[in-house]
Amino acid sequence: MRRLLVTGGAGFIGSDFVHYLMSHTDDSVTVLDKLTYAGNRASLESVPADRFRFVEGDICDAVLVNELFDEHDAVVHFAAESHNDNSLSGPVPFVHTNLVGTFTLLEAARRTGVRYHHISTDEVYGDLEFDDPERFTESTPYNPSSPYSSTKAGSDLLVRAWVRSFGVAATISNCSNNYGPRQHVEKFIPRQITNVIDGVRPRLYGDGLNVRDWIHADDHSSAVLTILDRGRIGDTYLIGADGEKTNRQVVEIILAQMGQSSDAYDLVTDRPGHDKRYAIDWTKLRTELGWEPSFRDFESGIAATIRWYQENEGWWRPQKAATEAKYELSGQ
Ligand code: NAD
Ligand code: TDX
Repeated sequence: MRRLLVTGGAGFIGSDFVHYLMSHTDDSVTVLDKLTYAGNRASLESVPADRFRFVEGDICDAVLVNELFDEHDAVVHFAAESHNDNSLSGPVPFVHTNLVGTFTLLEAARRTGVRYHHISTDEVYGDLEFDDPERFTESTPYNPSSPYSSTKAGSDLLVRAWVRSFGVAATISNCSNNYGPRQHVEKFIPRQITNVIDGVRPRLYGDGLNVRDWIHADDHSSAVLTILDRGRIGDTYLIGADGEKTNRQVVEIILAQMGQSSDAYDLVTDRPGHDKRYAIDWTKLRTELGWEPSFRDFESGIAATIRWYQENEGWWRPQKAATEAKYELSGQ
């Protein structure tokens, strides 16, 4: 039985990964999570207790991190400050958690030789023009736009350097935009679903024509497990599922599925530096590791996500008012 340490396991994708591990492996799992505003202990409520331990703590705490590395066979690092809008209004925790936190984990990996998988984002590559026939690949140059994506890019570069200079046994994955249950209401899809539940019109930044490449969080989790099990040490893998949509298309799907007219949204102040388009070429993951996504139908994935928010109001309601108050300040 492998002993896995999962950082950020009380967040959206980290908790999805823990649930995925419980149903697809016999690994035992420890979550290390600081329980910031984005962490929610309730996301791990149904995890079987006999294979699971929760440690509340900071990935920048070198003493704690070193103790935990000594007790585990592999580490999957999800913990991050993850929201672009927050990184524009307050970048300090992004530098701290995304850079210093990753550095702290890498130093522990160097000391112990523990296998390390680093979770990152396609945003490190910057953005694409709407009509660019190319998509991001593992060799696209880094060109991040926001404080969030630049700190994620910096963390990826630390991993690459620790592999090359110190022989740390690491892999990296860069994934496209995730959707699914248990995502914080600050993010685009849950914000709009919970707005409609509250009788509030969805809000699209700018002209609503920016493009994101959507993947279900369960597909992200299955890809990460594939890379952890069979990825080549030192390599980077892009994770995507051919899910390009304009933000307007996404909102129209949500509105239609929730019984509203498809134009019942408002255009609001754009995000400064707003990346135009992301698109992932995941050929390497398919051809080298044989991975395929399972969620091929975005509309049914969204329908299930809407149902989850309708049925789990107790999970998201405590964050909703404060999140909307923050958006109100920036006219969004
Ligand atoms: P999230 O904001 O939902 O969760 C982040 C978790 O990390 C929270 O539980 C939080 O409490 C914890 N955390 C934050 N700072 C910490 C610290 N200093 N020490 C310990 N724990 C800390 O984020 P998410 O959307 O689940 O993203 C997880 C990872 O996936 C991030 O690394 C992100 O960059 C990456 N990613 C996200 C997406 C996406 O669409 N959400 C896409 C690609 C990659
Ligand atoms: O109310 C909104 N209206 C709107 O039009 C919000 C919250 C967002 N948007 C737009 C901005 C983006 O074009 O929707 C798109 C998606 O926005 P976010 O959910 O904030 O995601 P994004 O900025 O694309 O980043 C996400 O994907 C990559 C995650 O938050 C990152 O952690 C991940 O790395």
